Amino acid sequence: MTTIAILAGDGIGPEVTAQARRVLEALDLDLTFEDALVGGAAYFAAGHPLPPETLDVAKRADAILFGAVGDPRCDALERRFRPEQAILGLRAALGLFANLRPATLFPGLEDASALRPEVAREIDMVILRELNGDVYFGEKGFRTAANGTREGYDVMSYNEAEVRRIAVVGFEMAKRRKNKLCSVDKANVLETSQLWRDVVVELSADYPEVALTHMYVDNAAMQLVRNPGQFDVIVTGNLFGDILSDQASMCAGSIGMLPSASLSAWSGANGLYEPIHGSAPDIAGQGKANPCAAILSAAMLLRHSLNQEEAALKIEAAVSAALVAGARTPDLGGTMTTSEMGDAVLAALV
Ligand code: GGG
Repeated sequence: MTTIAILAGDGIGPEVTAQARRVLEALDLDLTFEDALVGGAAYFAAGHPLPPETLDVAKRADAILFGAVGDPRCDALERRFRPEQAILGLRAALGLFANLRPATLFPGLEDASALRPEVAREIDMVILRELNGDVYFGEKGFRTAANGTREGYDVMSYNEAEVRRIAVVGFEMAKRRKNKLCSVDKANVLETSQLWRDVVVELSADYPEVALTHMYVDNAAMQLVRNPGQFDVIVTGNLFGDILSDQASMCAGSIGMLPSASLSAWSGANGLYEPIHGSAPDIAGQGKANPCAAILSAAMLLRHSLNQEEAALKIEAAVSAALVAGARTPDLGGTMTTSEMGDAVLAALV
């Protein structure tokens, strides 16, 4: 029996995850689902954003379908109780260091893209974001000097093993796509980035067939808008990947369209799958959220953790067909509710 942990979380997380679950159920794959609280929902029910029972459910499952975390009612809480700590805690506890964020323009979404149609049509890339290091996991602190000046700090650090393992995933993915890898850093300013670049260059000797380029993150942000078609696989650090993928999502039509897979190994065992968007508290409970990113995350779950490529392709084709037929939530310029969009994808599932 295959068990999927459903960690729907906060805000629009439960709404979009429910649609992804409907699609998985419709495929008749003999899956069992186990729900657990996470984020603000877990904090209010159990006093912690990642309670031990939730971590147990996540560890036991064959894969995790995650919604989103974040709740403005938690903004004033001590950092360890903030909802976002739940997803960071899961990534650390499960060793999920490789975050695959595919950005593709689905047919018919040119009008939703922030780019000109002829430029938007070129978008077909994977942003590979390192997930266990960088400022997210470095030493953090806040202090007040004797003169009363407040100071906050988050240490950015990477060691060479951390860089090498994500770079290996980047090269392996590039080999399976177009043999093109762009490593994004800020090596003209940051020591971490200089190490990043050195390690990636050393590893490139093992992958002579892959054309490796390097780009500073500021230039990459500009190039993503100017000429996104030049990118195929981008490998980058935690912070840069977080920012660049949100930017890429608007080039591909909406942040509601981008799924992700967080993996602990290239094979993808025990992965976590989530839309790249957050909990969007401003539209929570209104049926306005686009469930496509969550549904496409379910497709990635089938592909990477359950080795069900055919079923994954079915879901992706159904999302495509629904969009071609004109299905649109408000973020894409339409009026469909979250569950109507789910209906449209289900109707297209053959
Ligand atoms: N589904 C994505 C999500 O919940 N994002 C909220 C968040 O706190 N993300 C932190 C991160 O992705 O590093």
